[in-house]
Amino acid sequence: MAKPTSRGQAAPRARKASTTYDEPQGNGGETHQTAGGGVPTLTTAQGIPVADDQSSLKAGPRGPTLLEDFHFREKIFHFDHERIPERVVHARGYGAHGFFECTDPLTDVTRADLFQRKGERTPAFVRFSTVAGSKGSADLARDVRGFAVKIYTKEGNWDLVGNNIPVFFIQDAIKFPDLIHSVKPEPDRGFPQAASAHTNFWDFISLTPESMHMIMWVMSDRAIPRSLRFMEGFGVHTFRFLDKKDRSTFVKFHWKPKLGMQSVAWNEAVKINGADPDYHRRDLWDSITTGAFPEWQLGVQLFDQKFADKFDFDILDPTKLIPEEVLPVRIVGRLVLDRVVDNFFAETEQVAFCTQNVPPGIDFSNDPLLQGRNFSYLDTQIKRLGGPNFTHIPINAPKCPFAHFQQDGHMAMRNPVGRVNYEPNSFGADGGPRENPQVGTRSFADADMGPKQRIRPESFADHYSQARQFFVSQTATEQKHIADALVFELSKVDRPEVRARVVSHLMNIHDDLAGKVADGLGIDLPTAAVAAKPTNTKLAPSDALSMQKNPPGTFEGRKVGILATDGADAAILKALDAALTKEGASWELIAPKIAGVTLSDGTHKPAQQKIDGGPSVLYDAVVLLLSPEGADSIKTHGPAKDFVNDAFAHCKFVGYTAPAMALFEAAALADKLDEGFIALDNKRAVDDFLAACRNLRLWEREPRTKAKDEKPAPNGPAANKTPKQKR
Ligand code: HDE
Repeated sequence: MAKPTSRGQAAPRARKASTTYDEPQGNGGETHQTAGGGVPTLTTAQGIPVADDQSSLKAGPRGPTLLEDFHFREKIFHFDHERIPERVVHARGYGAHGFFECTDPLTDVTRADLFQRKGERTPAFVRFSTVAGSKGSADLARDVRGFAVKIYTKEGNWDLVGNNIPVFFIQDAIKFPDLIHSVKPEPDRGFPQAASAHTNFWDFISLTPESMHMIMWVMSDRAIPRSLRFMEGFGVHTFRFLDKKDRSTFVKFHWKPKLGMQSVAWNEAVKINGADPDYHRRDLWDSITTGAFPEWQLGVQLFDQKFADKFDFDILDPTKLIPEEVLPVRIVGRLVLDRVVDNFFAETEQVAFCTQNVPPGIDFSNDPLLQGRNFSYLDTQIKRLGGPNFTHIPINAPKCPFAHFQQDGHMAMRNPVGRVNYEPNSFGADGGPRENPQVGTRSFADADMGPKQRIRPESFADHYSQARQFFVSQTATEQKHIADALVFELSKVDRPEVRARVVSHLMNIHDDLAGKVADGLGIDLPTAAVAAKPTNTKLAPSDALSMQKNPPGTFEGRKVGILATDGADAAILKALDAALTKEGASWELIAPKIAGVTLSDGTHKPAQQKIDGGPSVLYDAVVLLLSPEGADSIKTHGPAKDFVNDAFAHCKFVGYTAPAMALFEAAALADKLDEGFIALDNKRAVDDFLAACRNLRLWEREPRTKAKDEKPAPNGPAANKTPKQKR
């Protein structure tokens, strides 16, 4: 029998000084000696120094563990309680700190303090999320992305809890539990995880025509963003701004990414989920920690009731948007994320967004979805964070002075001081805070009321016109992706009548789309669904709705994967490094072994990825920097062939040195090389490669990557062209 030891193998690692909420109070923390080398002594949560953290207290070396071991019991009890309920929706999320800066004051329309002074910065915290998946699900699910912003204004916290899609599935909050039940794993079998591609979801959708506009967006590439940094955000609902005299202006909020919009291909998303399920959070972490701070502009669409009355739809209907061409977006500020969290749980997990958190000068409209949310978010936080004192958690606490008479409850970290905890009271200056009609928040005196009834107004009845408008605003490539996504999703539906019912709605949207999807499913076109209101086919296409029509014109923030072998051309690598760095792009070296490669000039470069750990799906463009011997040695290697085949299939730009031809031949690509393959035979060619990369993808290649029996893209109004660069 092994001799019992009092210490295990691992010595405790040096840790940073404890965070604020652990900090010793009262005695200055000097009671415990250090454990040597400046490392603090380990203690229990009660502050009692711990001598041995490797073995529990036992009666004899092989005897039972003693109840008396308070350190062991405290440690295990705390561990047992480490989890809090994950969010019912938006469980998978990632947050970061930053600031909002007002660039164009809105004093004319709102008294909201954060919009009053040009150049003033207000601290902010943002949490991005997917909707359907659990906390541990993969980042690249086809899904809406949450874009929740908490701005700690001088007059209280403003939570703009938005999405990366400007409309929603449903019009009334009472349908939200049904929508979410349908998309989450089916209750008997407990799957699929983080996927809308299943029967229950599409069954609900097929019976809910108001969802059709949002379905177009979710089936588009918007639902598989390349990076959280490259997506738009929207407040979705119509809100109100109130000026100093409480006059109302309707407002819709937009976040516009500084580096433009970009998504991945569906086949790529599927592979990224396997290769790096944390792709989005890693990207956000890496960009912030390397100083490439993600940035968005805040834009507003402002309008009044008279303007609203001009539309056929209701501006209170969250399944509708106002095209930017009809009402331009006024840019009023910017949001910059410049600090990662210190601790994921304390900040990202415990942050509690509530749509009802609006400072004076911002108010709600009667959008029935928004009204329902204003109840739901507070309710959910109480359950999730265990009681009413979640505002005592630092990430949720306002950063402005606050004073009220709320007290006690679970985990109260601070109670009002003094004798008086009610008002009115007659204690004068000692009587605590008082209401203040001048600065206090006031609601818009909306007279828009009617008989009490459960009803959907007639003005909410058009379910197809804007769905069609979105579809016809896309490029042919984007339209094809929508059709492909619908075919993919509906092919996972095991009830043929549900598939047919969805297609019957598509027939009210666009004939080409319905035809393509029916063909992809192998079914005859059904009769069109009965429409509450016929589709308006006259709505003008809106270029702002297409991602491909609005290219960033830069490769900034993007990443190149450079697959290199021993003997790779050092001069080309140096030129690539210089050009990419100048552009604000980054690169990673992928090599047969993680130790790296020895370049042609004898220098050694460590690799960031081994070939099978760094597939090309993780990069925006790739380079093959191979020596003749290197190409020869990897050309039979499956992951190396996948690397180039996927780069081709996902329409990426590929830079290569001559020996890479051996790999292209082995991968059966040699006769398919097109203008997206750029030979890097001199340093100038590196500039050509980078110029091509600014187009992000060579979508013209896509038809050549498909199976022979696939029909060409439906004839949309837009040409299937890689858009011209802006600069
Ligand atoms: Fe949410 N939503 N939601 N939602 N939502 C939640 O709040 C809810 C809706 C959105 O990063 C929950 O803290 C109802 C629209 C985001 O922490 C919950 C309805 C939009 C986040 C909730 C909606 C959103 C949430 C779950 C229909 C876009 C993540 C946990 C009336 C404008 C926030 C939580 C974060 C989270 C309810 C519809 C966005 C249950 C009842 C529309 C970004 O309260």
